[in-house]
Order: sequence, then structure tokens, then C-alpha cells
Amino acid sequence: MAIKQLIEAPLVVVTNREPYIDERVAGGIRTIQTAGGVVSALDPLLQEIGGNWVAWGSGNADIEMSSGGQRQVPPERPRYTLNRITLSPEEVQGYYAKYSNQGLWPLSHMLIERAQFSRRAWQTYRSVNQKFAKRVSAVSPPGAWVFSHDYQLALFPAFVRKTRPDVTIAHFWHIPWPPLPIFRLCPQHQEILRGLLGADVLGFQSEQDVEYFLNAVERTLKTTVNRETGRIDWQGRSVHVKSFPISVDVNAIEAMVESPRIRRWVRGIRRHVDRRDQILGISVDRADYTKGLLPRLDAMKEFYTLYPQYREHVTYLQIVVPSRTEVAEYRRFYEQVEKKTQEVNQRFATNGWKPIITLPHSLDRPRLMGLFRAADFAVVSSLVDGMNLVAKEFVAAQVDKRGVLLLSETTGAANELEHESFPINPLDPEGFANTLHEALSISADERADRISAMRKHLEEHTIYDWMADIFLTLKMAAQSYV
Ligand code: GDG
Repeated sequence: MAIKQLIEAPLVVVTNREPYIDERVAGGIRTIQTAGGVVSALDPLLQEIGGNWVAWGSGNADIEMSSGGQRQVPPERPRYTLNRITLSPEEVQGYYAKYSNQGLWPLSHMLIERAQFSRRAWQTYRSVNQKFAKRVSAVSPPGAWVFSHDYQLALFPAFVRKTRPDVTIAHFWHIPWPPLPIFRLCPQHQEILRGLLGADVLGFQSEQDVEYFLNAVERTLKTTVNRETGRIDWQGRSVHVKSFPISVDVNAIEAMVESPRIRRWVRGIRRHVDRRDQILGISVDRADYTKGLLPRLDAMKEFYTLYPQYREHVTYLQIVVPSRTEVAEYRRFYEQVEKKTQEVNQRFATNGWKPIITLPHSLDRPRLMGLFRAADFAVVSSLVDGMNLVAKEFVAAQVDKRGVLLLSETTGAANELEHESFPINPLDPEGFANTLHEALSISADERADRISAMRKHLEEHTIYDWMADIFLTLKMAAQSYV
């Protein structure tokens, strides 16, 4: 069924990041469409059915391009209303950089020592969530369906419910949910749970996240949880908790890599690689400590040490996109990656060959998908990851079925792709090196079989299935109030 037929009420989407950013550049103002799974799924839907999107207006020309905090988008063919929330630099620091990214992000990824909380940042996080709720309450038509998103907005559902009990809310928690002994370390853990329980539907990436969440609710709020149905009785309502693993648009990626421009790009890369008798490996990550970039470099060092036959033959291209550069820790992390890369290169480079090439900036999406198509192997080595879309995109782009995927066992994606990918433990460099050798040793037929099986799975579980599943659950939740 087409997703739009599932939507039976006016739709309001609420995210931290906005789908369109107005930026002042030399010579004028440029509107940039942001990328990412959620935006690329929900923007076309809102373009089709109309509605409202509420987000932090982070662009430096957002205010002047909006009127009364609103902008009709897409600019060239306006179809829905983008409601921009203006945040002061102090609010951005407290709500986004500190509480969200230095507190909830590391804690949810179970990297306890990196987590920092402060009551001052909490107050800002709280008031910004309230700000979002106020705006959503103001723009939501009666009986609207509200889809809100991620750890930046944990308190938002309960705030909206207070003023607008008529709306039905689905909130999706995009990152892992930690086990209780870790979650408890968040000084405001009870408030976070109470905030989220304001939703009617709560979505997570995996069954394990759901289990940890239900356990936290049961143990800390002393509430009845039905594990079979995933329902929580909360303040006279039912909250439906379920896993909705996010995915990609396989057909769109396939069409992208089959376009004449990208076919040419892929041919060029392959010619270059084959002429030099190389095997091309690739990884693509935001420069984030959860992605296991440093242990991966240790593993590559181990690989070239244990298997010297690959020296001068396996070239590993790492795309490391600077991320959250407003947080000092992230800037330092980026420098560490650069330093370690240099060390490995100095140790193994020969005249005219370098084991690791770093691309320190982002590529446009079609060319990135083209690189995935051209590569012989991809490595995803996150320490912990809610899903990891790079793994799924690599599989979707592999239309020639030449590549193998090394995938960290501790990603959400491994729940779906563990049988045909090559599982790795990111903290076991020797094991990682052995697995890479094993993966590079299988026959072309086996490579093709593995990619085909993974592609089949992704064709049956696309980003649109993810969205349809969430809206179907939301619809059931909305009906139970009628
Ligand atoms: C969070 C959760 C969950 C990267 N470099 C370039 C580029 N990218 C794109 C990739 C991919 C996306 O960014 C990264 O998604 P991931 O899932 O790998 O990682 P996070 O950013 O941490 O995402 C994660 C995800 O949300 C779900 O949405 O899976 O667990 O942490 O789509 O392709 N895109 C372009 N150029 C680049 O250089 N165009």
C-alpha cells in the first residue's frame, strides 16, 4: 500500500535537523537540502501530502529567508511548511553540543567515560524541548499525527501531550538504548523516561534496544510492562514500544549507480585500480569515536604485518567526514585519526604506493554510491551503532556483486546481515586481519551469492517499509482512542 494512504490525519514531522538549510555564501544565499535516512524518506512524503515540519533553524540565513519563522519548501516548488525554531548560541551549546552530544550520545553508545552531564545543560535541554513542543502545539491541526525523532527530543512527547492531548505521537529513538546499569548513570534518567512515555508509539532500532528500554521503565518507574505486546500502561494510556530497523531505498541507489555519469565514474576508478593490480577497500564514517576508526587503523596495521603479500596490493580508502566540530573532543579525535593514519602509512608505504588514502571531506551522494559499487570490500567497524546505513548502502550499490562486507557484530545492521557479511569484532585487530584475509580469498561466485542474498533482504525491507510500519502502528494507536 502506498504510504500516503496510511496517513489519516494531518502530519507534523519534528526533528532536530531541518530538511532545508539557507546558508549565506559568497554571492548570495544557497538552500541546501540535508541528506540522511529520515529526511530522504519523510521529505518526499510531506511533498506529496503537505503538512508541517518543525526543526531547529541552524542555517545562518534561515531567519531572513523565513517569514514568522516559517518557510514554504522545497523552494522551487513549495509543498509544505518548514517551521524553524531559532536557538541562541547558549541554547545550541546546552541543548545540542552538551546535553545531547556529550551526555546522551556517549551514554547511549555505552561509552561511559566520555559521558558528561551538567544540571545547567539539562535545564537548557529541557527548555529547548519545551520550545519545540510549544511550536508543534501551535501548528498542529486538531487530531494531527506527530512523528518526532531522536535523542535530542526525549522530553518533547510529554510536553506536547500536556497541551495537545488530541494529537497522536510516534517517537523514534535512532541510536542504541543502553542497559539499565549504564542508563542509570544519566542523572535525569527518570525524567527522560517520563518524557518519552508521552508518546503513543515508541520506536527503536532493534529488539534488544526495546528490551533494555522496557526493563528501564519497569525497574525505575515501577510500571507494568507487557513483554508480549510491548505495551506499557502509563497514566491511563497505552504506550506501544516496538523495533523498526531503519533501512535504505535500494531502487534509488541502484538507479543512481546505473546513471551514465556514475557508470563512467565507476569505470574510471576500476580502470585505475585494475591497471595497478590493486584491491580497493573503502570505509565511510563521520569522524565519531563510536565508529571505531582508531581500532580499525590498528587492525589494518596488523593486516599488513600478518599478511605481507597484500602490501602494495590492498589500498584502503577511508572517507572521514568532520562532524560535530563545535565539540572540542570531536576536533581532537579527528587529529588522532590523522596521526594514526600517518603512522600506518609511514610504516608500509613504498615508492609510489600508500596503503591508506584519506578523503577528509564529503562526496556527493551519487559519487559515494559509485565508490561503493567500485570497491572490492567495505569495512564497517563501529564499536556500537544503532543501525549503520553505510553497510546497507554498500550492499545496495554493489550491482556488479564483486565486493565483500566486513561488518562489526555490534551494529544494528549485523542483526540483518550477519550471515552473508563477514562479522568482525572491532576490538580484535588480529581477528579482524584474519577475517579480511578470509574475505578476500573467497571465489567470485561466493561473493556474488553473498551480495545477492543481502540485496534480496534489503529489497524486502526498504526505508519505505520502515516508514509504513511506523505509520501503521501509529494508526492503530490513534484508533484505540476513538
Ligand atoms: C545515525 C546513527 C543510524 C557519510 N559520508 C558521506 C555521506 N555519508 C552518509 C552515508 C550514510 C550517512 O551519512 C551515515 O549514516 P550511518 O548510519 O552510517 O551513521 P550516523 O551518521 O552515525 O547515523 C546510526 C543512522 O543514524 C540512521 O539514519 O544507522 O546508528 O548513529 O547515509 O552515506 N553522504 C555523502 N557524502 C559523504 O561523504 N553524500
